Amino acid sequence: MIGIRRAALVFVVGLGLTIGVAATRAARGDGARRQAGPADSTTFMTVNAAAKKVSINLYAAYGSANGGMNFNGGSKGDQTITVPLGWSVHIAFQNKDAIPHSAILLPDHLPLPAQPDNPAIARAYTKDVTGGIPTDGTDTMDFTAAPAGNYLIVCGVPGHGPSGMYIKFVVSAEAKAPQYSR
Ligand SMILES: [Cu+2]
Repeated sequence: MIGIRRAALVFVVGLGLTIGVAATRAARGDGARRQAGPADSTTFMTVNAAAKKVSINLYAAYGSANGGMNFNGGSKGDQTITVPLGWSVHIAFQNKDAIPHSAILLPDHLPLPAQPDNPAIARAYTKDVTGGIPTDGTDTMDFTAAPAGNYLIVCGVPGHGPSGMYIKFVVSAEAKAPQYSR
């Protein structure tokens, strides 16, 4: 008798949690956004906590979101990468599009310049920022996440940033671990 009641209780609590999580996801719109992205965010980030190092795969035109003008499927700031202050950041960029793209870290200020020049953090840009890296081309950037602040990873090819080809990048003095939210 007790066993049955306990099983019933577990079922009811479990059902409640499931409904609660589903309702929260629906409210946040996660369901639609997850379906839109071909892979989960963990695909794009590897963390080495002991070394305080984060490695990020940054794909230009990952799927067709925003007409291909996206990084890892994110555009117009709808993805956010957060890195603790002082951590080492390694970004491996690859262009999956038929047209050239690049990446450069800029302050989180809109409107974006049509053609960016200097990165907000030293070395936080790919080669050929303006001309772009061709189809399947790759480059890496390595920099230290400092100073704390709000930034954007923007495509530096003229017009692409203002067209929405940017995601958010936060250097946080409070964060204990990197996070990739989308
Ligand atoms: Cu671009």
